[in-house]
Amino acid sequence: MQKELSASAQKMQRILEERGFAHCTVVELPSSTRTAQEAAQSIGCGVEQIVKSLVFRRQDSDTPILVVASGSNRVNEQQLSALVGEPIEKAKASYVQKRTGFAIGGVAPVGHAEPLQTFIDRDLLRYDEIWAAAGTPFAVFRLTPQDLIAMTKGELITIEA
Ligand code: 5CA
Repeated sequence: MQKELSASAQKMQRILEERGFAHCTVVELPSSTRTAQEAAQSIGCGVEQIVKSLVFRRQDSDTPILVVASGSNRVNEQQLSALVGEPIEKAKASYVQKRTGFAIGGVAPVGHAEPLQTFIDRDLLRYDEIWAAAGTPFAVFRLTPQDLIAMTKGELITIEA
């Protein structure tokens, strides 16, 4: 029997339920899920099956962008910049916290402080099940790539090496 979820994990579970994803269950693990590698180890899945939720900042308009990427992929910032037609940079930790409402290591793909333009790494479609962060560096939930597309309404992209 799992002990009661932390307030942040409970909030994430509620967000999932409100949006029609009640079949996604937030679980809190005894070991860290702060990085994709740690999450894969704690869950016992491949790092490729971890959904990294990475925040970038459009430098001219100061707006956040979310890229949900397979744990083993590195986001090509030049490619992303070309996609959005504006210089971008990796967001600072404080910016991530402010614009998503989540701290780094627990950024979920949904439930942000404001709607985020989202891009989805097509490589995630290779797996039947994937795992995403659920608001804290110890909480995750399992979902399918179809769930991810439906909940983020993101644009599929192929991440170039
Ligand atoms: N909980 C896991 C996935 S289940 C997780 O959140 N992984 S992650 O990859 O999406 O988040 C960690 C990422 O945060 C790192 O890949 C890195 O891009 C970013 N990050 C880590 N430290 C900093 C920092 N100080 N400033 C900005 N970004 C950071």
